[in-house]
Formats: sequence, structure tokens, C-alpha cells
Amino acid sequence: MRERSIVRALRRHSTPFALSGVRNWCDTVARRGRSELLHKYYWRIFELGLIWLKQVSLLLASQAPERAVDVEEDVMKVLLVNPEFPDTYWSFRHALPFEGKRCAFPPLGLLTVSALLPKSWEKRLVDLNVRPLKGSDIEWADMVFATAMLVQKESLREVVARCKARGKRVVLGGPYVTTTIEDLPDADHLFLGEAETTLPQFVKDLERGEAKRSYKAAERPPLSATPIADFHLADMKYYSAMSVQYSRGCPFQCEFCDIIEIYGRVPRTKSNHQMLSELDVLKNLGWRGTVFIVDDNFIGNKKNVRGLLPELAAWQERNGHPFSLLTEASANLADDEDLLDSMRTAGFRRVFVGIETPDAESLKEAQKSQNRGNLLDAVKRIQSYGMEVMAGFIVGFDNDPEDIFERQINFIRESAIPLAMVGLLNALPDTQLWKRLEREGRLLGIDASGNNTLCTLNFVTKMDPARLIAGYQSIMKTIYSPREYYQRALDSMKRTYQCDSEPQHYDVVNSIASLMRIAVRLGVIDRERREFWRFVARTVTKHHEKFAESLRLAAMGYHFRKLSEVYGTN
Ligand code: B12
Ligand code: SF4
Repeated sequence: MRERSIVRALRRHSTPFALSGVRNWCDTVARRGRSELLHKYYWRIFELGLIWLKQVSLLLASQAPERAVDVEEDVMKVLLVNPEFPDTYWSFRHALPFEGKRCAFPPLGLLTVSALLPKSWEKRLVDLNVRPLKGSDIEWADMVFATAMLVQKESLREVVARCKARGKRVVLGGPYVTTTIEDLPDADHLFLGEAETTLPQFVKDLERGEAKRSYKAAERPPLSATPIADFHLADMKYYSAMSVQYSRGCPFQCEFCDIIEIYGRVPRTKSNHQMLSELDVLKNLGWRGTVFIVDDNFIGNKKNVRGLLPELAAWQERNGHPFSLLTEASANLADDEDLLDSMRTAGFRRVFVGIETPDAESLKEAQKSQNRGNLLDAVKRIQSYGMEVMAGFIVGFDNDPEDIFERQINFIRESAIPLAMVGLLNALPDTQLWKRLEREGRLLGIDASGNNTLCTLNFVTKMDPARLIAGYQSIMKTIYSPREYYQRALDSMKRTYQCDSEPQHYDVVNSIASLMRIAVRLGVIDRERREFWRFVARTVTKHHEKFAESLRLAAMGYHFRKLSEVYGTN
């Protein structure tokens, strides 16, 4: 009964398409006109006409006859939309086609939101990175829920405009909505921060017809309140990995980081039982292969992680090692050999580490105290436990010396980190860095795009900006030139050697298809084919047990090279 009344209320209040179109048109014309013709008298008269037209459309909408609601169909229909990602490091866009995939990871935030909504509601997921959003998808829904990171904001804006034009109620949440200081798209409801406690409240408010415009939890929720995500909504065959989350928050205080502003400095974890149940669900849905534990810092709460790892290892053993694990952790992971050993046993094969810079002064400036000591040794130690190290690097700190670009290149070369993601420092809203630069009057008033591969700066840098951008581009060009990259990949495979190599879950047809695609693209069509065959030959002779791994790395190298061609040149 309760649900029917919400659905009826929503359908009653959803504006007919044509009328909402008139209103949106009025708003658009008014916005454009204001900037272009601000002081013109005749514009004012026209604007009054627009206001009148908008009022009439509102009045007609309020008198529109209530649409008949078929009682049998009175189930709330929620469309979950993940906007499109631009072409960045983590999009892996140029590598995915080799695997026959469309997107790297499913939108875990939305799948979790789905699980927080009443079970009886009908839900559908449209991930724009997998397929386009059709008019019929929007028509189907009573409400549209969309998420976004900063980098997805343009696509989000389009999604909201399309859904609003069809008179749908739109609900937004996620990191962009939480941290932005810009005007958000014209949605009906905004969720700031985590939604474990606020969404159930929203459902109650909706029922009473008292849903608020904005929801923000008074406190960050414990992760015991996080349900198992609705993984079944994601069409798994299009993703190259699945995601689960163990913890949120990080105990450190890197100046540029917005994680600690969004998720806090006290890492909260799920229970072991929650984690293993999520893995059970993924396994029962038929998933095999990579699972990304999407924590801000997996070892943020070391005590709890130590308790989880043996159980995780036992679960993998019991289930025939279905998953290869990937996560993100701070560099101090290298200080704890017991932890490294337990991670290896539990099936971790890759770890992303925020190295940022080999320069001690710049690390101090970034308040990255956990990166003290010999970072090169730290990387080697992690690799010696069979884990490929992926890492983030940054140039543009105030303390960066003139030779920082060569030093970054040398560090990346010596550390044998194939997937080195180098970005230009940008200040994200709400971070300590943003606040400092604001105090120092150095912000340029340019919106942060969230895409740190773009050659844009949003604050006044100490180094000459032209020199900084040229230096950044020289890093990109060097580290992703095929010879450099393949050498790092070979070195990394050598250092991560272990007797029990990564479990492979071959689907014979797909694997042969992937092999053919890689061989044709990189070994025949690509102008760097000589380097590719040299790499293959050296892998076969020295690391044949890692042949599948080497093909994955070759595909990734191609993605990064394509990116460096886009961003690494003027
Ligand atoms: C996994 C992950 C990814 C995956 C994305 C997978 C996917 N399809 O979503 C990958 C690896 C692709 C990725 C890439 C990037 N990421 Co990322 N990523 C994360 C990470 C580590 C976890 C996200 C996650 O799944 N969380 C688990 C879910 C359950 O939490 P959640 O998303 O926050 O959702 C909760 C709430 O936010 C809320 N909520 C979320 N959406 C919605 C929607 C509605 C309607 C409602 C009501 C509520 C709601 O409810 C959920 C439950 O509480 C976060 C950090 C973090 N702690 O979240 C960074 C993070 C989201 N990423 C970030 C960034 C910067 C990037 C990149 C730009 C990095 C780069 N330079 O390349 C790229 C951009 C993507 C691209 N391809 O171009 C930033 C975003 C900053 C911002 N303000 O937008 C974050 C916060 C980390 C950081 N500070 O660096 N990322
Ligand atoms: S270690 Fe990583 S997540 Fe933690 S504060 Fe630093 S940058 Fe943020």
C-alpha cells in the first residue's frame, strides 16, 4: 500500500513532457540572454514574456489530469545512471577492446544505493560507459538516480537535462555532488556524502510527501550499515573487473587529497563476514578473475585488515582461488612484511600506491609523511611479495626542483612500475591544498576538471607554467615510449615472480579472440610492432609462466601510449 501511494504521488506530479520542455526552453533562453544582452531594454521586455510563458506552463502542468495508474503496475521503477567517463588513465579505454570489454569496473556506489532502496522497487542500471541512455529507459522510470565523480560532470549535466525534460524526478549523489562548489545540475534531490542513513530517511519522507531537496548525514555511517551491492544489475560480461569495498577513510593527511574530506580520517571497515558474503555473491553470479577492493587505503586500519586476511585466504582456498585481488594502499605497506605475506596468500596480485614524488621536500610540503625512507626499496619489497605495483605520481609542487622531470623518469624506470600514472597537481575543492592556495590568493578561478592528465593548472605555480607543462609532457612521452614501457613490464614480471603464479580463468574462445586482437593490432598494424615482438620473445624465453600477464601489460601499455599522444603533446 505504502509503495503504491508513493508511486501514484510521483506519477501525478511528473510534468507532461511538452510542458516541461517549454519551461526548460524558457530557462535556457533566459540564461543565455542575460549574459549576452544584459543591459538592453528590449531584452527586459522579452524576459518578462518568458517568465509569463513559464508560469503558464507551470499552471497547465498543475492542472494536468492525473495519469491513470494500473494497480498491477504500481511498483516504483528506479533507473540508476552512471554518466560517461572521459578518456583518462583509469578509463583504460584503449586497452578494453583487446579484452572484448566495454568498461573497467561497475559503478559500486550506485549498486550500493540500489541495495539501500526497498527490495520491492524495480531497478535498472544504465552505465553510459557500457551503452547509451535511451529515451525509453527514461520513460520507463518513475525516478532517476545518478552518481558522478568530478570527471563525469559534463555527462551528468546532460543526463539530468534529458530526464528533467521528460518530467522525471532526479536524485543525485556521489563524490562530485558532495565536494563541488559549482552550480549543480537542476535535480530534485541531492545527497551529500554517504547514503546509508539518509536514503532510508528519504524513502520515508517521500511517502509522506515531504522529501527534502538536500540530504546530508549528521555522522559518517558505520560500514555495518552497508548492504551487499546489487551486483546482479550490472551486466558482468562487459566489465573487466568487479569491485567490492572493505573500508572507507584514511588516517593520513596528504594536503591535496579530498578522500579524507569526503570519507574522513578514521578508517571504518566492514566485518569479515560482510566481506566474505560479498565475495560469495560475486562467485555465485559466475564472476571469475579480478576483484578490485576499492578502498581509499586498504591498510588504513591495519588491526582489522590483519584479522581479515587469513579468513580471505581460507575463503580463496575453499573456493578454488576464483579471484585475483587488486587494491590501493599507502606506501608504508612496505614496512610490514607480515602484512605483505598475508596479502600474497590471500591472492593480492596488484596494488596501487600513491608515491607522488621522489623529492623529499615536495613530500614534506604535501604532508605525505608515510612516504618517508627509501621509496625505491619500498616498491621493490612489495614487488618481492608477488604484487605488481601501480602508482600515482605528481609534478607541480611548490618545492619541485628544476630537474624533477628527469628524477621522476628515473624513479619510474628503476622502480619497474609499468602503470605509472603521472598527473599535474591540481587543487580539488575542499582540500587543505585548496584552502592554502585560497589564503595565498593563488587560485585561478578555473573549475577543477578532476582529470589530472589534462595539461591545465588551476592555481599559480611556483615553477614557470610553460616549463611545468613541457616537463610533464616529456615525462609522459618518455615513460610510455614502447621501449621504456616494455622494459619496465619485463622488470616488473621478473621482480614479482612467485611459484604459485596468478590463477587464470580462461574462457578459451575469449582468450583466443583477445590474443588475436592484440597480435593484429600491436604486432601487425601498430608502427611499434618490432618492440612488441621483441617483448613477446623475451617474455616467452624468460617469463613464459606469465605469458597471459604479459599480454595484459602490452594492452595496458598501448592505452597509456595513446593517452600520452593525446595529452603529452601540445
Ligand atoms: C573505485 C574508484 C574508481 C573506479 C571507478 C569505478 C566506477 N565505475 O565507479 C575507477 C578506477 C575507474 C576510478 C577512476 C577514477 N577516479 Co575514482 N575512485 C574510486 C574509489 C576508490 C572507490 C569508489 C567506490 O566504488 N566507492 C564505494 C561506494 C560504495 O562509495 P561511493 O561511490 O562514495 O557511494 C556512496 C555515496 O557516495 C553515495 N552515493 C554515490 N552515488 C550516489 C548516487 C545517489 C543518487 C545517491 C543517493 C547516493 C550516492 O552512496 C554510496 C553509499 O554511501 C573512490 C574513493 C572512494 N572512497 O569512494 C575514488 C574516487 C571516486 N575517484 C576519484 C578520481 C579523481 C578518479 C579519477 C579521475 C582518477 C584519474 N585521474 O584517472 C578516475 C576517473 C574515472 C575515469 N575513468 O576517467 C575521486 C573523485 C574526486 C571527486 N571529487 O570527484 C575519488 C573520490 C578518489 C580520490 N579522491 O582520488 N575510480
Ligand atoms: S594516503 Fe592516499 S587516501 Fe590517504 S590521505 Fe594520502 S592521498 Fe589521501
